[in-house]
Amino acid sequence: MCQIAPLFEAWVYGRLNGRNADADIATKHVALSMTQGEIVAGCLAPHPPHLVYAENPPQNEPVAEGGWEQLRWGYERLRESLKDVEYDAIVLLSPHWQTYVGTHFLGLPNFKSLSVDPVFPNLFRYHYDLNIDVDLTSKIHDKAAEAGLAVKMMENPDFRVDYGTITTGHMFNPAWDKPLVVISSNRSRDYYSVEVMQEMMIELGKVTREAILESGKKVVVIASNSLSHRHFTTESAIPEDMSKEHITSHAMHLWDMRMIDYFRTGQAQRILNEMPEFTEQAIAESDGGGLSWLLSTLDVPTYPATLHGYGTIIGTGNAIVEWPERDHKEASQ
Ligand code: 2X7
Ligand code: FE2
Repeated sequence: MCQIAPLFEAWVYGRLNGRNADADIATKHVALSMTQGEIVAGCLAPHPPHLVYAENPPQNEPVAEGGWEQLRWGYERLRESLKDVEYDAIVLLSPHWQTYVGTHFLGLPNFKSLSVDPVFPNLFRYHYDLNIDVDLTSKIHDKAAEAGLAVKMMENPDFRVDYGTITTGHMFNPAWDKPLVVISSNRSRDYYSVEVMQEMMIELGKVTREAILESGKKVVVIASNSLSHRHFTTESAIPEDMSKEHITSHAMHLWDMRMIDYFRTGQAQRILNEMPEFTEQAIAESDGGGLSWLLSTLDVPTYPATLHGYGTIIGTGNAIVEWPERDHKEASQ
């Protein structure tokens, strides 16, 4: 992070020595903007465990003959896009860490264990070892509490991290060399409605953004979810047999393409407006709140996002999308 002390000293010195007000303000502005954190990118980065399975990393026990290349190439393009971008932490919301009383945050510096997908244990048995940015996590947690949201830090060292977090964490950054902030999915949609869920996630997104800007850190924010989410009910004999892979129905395809069109044309507000219909009709994984939260952390962007890839996994629709917030800095102030 930058050295701000000399800039503040220059500002104070200028004031004591009667420099003109404009120069003072300019120096102060530089000092403050250098302390301010930044969201360098927002991403939609889905987590079907099939992607990790198909990559055959050493951490995962099952072995595959490839598969789902369109999406795995999409992740390659996302990683390439961010490879020269500096950032301090990854803030991720996973719909598979489901909490029914409020939003929870992983609250210890390290979690290490075996993560097994309960539906696809044949594909995903992953030995993880991940680090948490507890300082940034606490800042987001405290701001959310101040805003009246129900929140809790997860401080049980034996807690098993969900496969959504692990899959997106791996596909986004296989080196695992950046600390994470991991946010649970409060299932307010299940107790109430998509509308209530979205209202809470928009508030959580706003406080997440404020905490990041105040932290002085550079951060990538990620929603880990599929789009349309209607699964096949049976698995083919060879899971990676791509001759069996397609979208579950034409209706699901149309919803996915509609959302992708909004992503690519900077129409985030329309996504939020249509979230109830999309979530209900496409059985979308936006039910976990990640997409609403993400768009709110980005202040409901009006600039076009980059589609890095789209593909189906056991019938569900998955898009890998990046909002390059760093190129739209005025939106980050
Ligand atoms: O969690 C998932 C998912 N979202 C989509 C497809 C297949 C499996 O797991
Ligand atoms: Fe999922």
